[in-house]
Amino acid sequence: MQAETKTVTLIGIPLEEGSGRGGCAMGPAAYRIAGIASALHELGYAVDDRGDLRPAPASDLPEMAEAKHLPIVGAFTRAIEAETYAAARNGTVPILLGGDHSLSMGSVSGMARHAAEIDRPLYVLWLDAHSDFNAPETSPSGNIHGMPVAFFCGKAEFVPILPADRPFVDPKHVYQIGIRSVDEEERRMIRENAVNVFDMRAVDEEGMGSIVKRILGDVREAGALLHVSLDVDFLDPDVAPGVGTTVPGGATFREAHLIMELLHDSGLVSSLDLVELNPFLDDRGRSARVMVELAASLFGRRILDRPTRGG
Ligand code: 4U7
Ligand code: MN
Ligand code: MN
Ligand code: MN
Repeated sequence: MQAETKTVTLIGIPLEEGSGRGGCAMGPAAYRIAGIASALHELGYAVDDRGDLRPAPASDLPEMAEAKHLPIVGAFTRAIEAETYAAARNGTVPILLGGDHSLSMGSVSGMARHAAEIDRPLYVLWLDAHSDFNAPETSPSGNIHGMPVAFFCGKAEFVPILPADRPFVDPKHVYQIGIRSVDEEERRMIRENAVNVFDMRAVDEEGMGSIVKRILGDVREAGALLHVSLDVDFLDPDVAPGVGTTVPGGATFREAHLIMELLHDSGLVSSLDLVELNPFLDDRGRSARVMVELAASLFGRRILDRPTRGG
């Protein structure tokens, strides 16, 4: 008997208004050109590409200086929440092709709704140079891509975007790796809310493998779903220059692959965001190809067979 084929759902998110500059809206096209669908297909998955979401700006959401382009970002949040929830509920693995990081307000909220329905906690692995825990009142820039974690944890006050009774993610269930740029108010917020932050110093001192295995142990013990959100700027700019917010001293190619391989072995990943790719700033498609390779590792491409699963 043949094992049931697992389906991944690709959802393109041509959203850049959360980032304060142009370019991320070309991300979904770049991932498709870099071969995301065929890479996953070759690994044995059925690939359901839903194309790109293109909601109109929401007329009930105001323009705000502290949260720029809220009508369009909020409209995307609603559409992404619904699509992600539906894809997960149908038993598939949603992969969000961004688009700037404000898209995670929708994807994580959709996964939180699904997790609550099946009575499991949702844990989030946030791979990023930044904590993205600003609220409109703390943000130095007003750019919403710096706010998604606070939003899905229920700690950022916007006018209502999603229903008031939506499930929040517990900030103690958020694990961040790669962090090396945090604003002052944001630092206070992540400390107060007890977000689990492994900054680059922790990576240097402890090693990526040990950190990730520890996190996966927590997720397994909790019986949780795991959403992974990968910001291009998690990687060192030498590895992936195609992003608007480069910060030196990021993860190496091998560190990033190790995470993906360990995630695959764990069998715990329920959903994935690939965010912040800016093809306009990229070097001949290099960053897009690296992100597709990392996604392939997360879905099982490997160098050599390893004997154990999750050991
Ligand atoms: B990204 C910043 F002030 N913290 O809020 C802000 F440094 O999705 C940057 O991680 C946010 O790339 C970066 O604007 C958002 C800034
Ligand atoms: Mn980010
Ligand atoms: Mn970032
Ligand atoms: Mn960025």
